[in-house]
Amino acid sequence: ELKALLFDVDGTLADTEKDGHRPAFNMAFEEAGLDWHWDEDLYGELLAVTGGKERIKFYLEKFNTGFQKPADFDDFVKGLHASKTEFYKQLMAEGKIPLRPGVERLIRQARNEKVRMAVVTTTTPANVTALLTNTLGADSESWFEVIAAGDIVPAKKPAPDIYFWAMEQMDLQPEECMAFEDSANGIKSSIAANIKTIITINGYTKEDDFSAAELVLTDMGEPGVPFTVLSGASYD
Ligand code: XBP
Ligand code: MG
Repeated sequence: ELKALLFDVDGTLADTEKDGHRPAFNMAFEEAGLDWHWDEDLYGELLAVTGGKERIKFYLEKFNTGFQKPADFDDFVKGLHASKTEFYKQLMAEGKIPLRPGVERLIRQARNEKVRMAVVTTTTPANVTALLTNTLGADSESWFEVIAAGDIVPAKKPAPDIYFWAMEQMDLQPEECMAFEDSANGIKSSIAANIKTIITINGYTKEDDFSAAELVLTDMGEPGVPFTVLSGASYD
């Protein structure tokens, strides 16, 4: 029996990567006096690694090996990332990143029908608060029983740990849940936790392998915004 919907955030609830996270990283780099700039193509490659701090380290390992790391490298990355979070919160407060089609309808319907909900993401908790409060309203975070986010578990997606953590908090079994994801790293994580997964693709993830999904959709649709079923069972 389905009891709970578990939502990824970035790319699933909203298209936060291209015009949210990416510019926020660039603003933090500029503020720190670094000449790093992540354009859309490079950012697509950097999305291979989830988590902002992890992504900065991956960038230096793969794309900017000439950078002289300071002695307190971990603190340096933490500081840069904290600044990125502040810029991200500002961008969210400007209200420029809407929820994806169908997301608000689904969440409100689930809430009305007392279907339990949780957020399961690798992003920083403050970013989840910023997105939800600026889209669904000030109290909307409380609609979710658990906000599983950020550094709660050390092994981020594609590891299943964050899903295991959320299910343990909610005393749920995998077969009682449905996960909503948008990316290869996301579905690897949910499927490794044995949770059926519905995918809504986006620009960065449309070529990803979603063969393990229950259903792959362009988005969740609204009246006037038709969606397309790309693969999976035909649901009415
Ligand atoms: C989301 C991410 C995050 C954000 C950045 O993955 O990869 O790392 O890009 O967030 P998913 P922070 O949608 O699979 O959860 O900078 O706050 O870490
Ligand atoms: Mg995602």
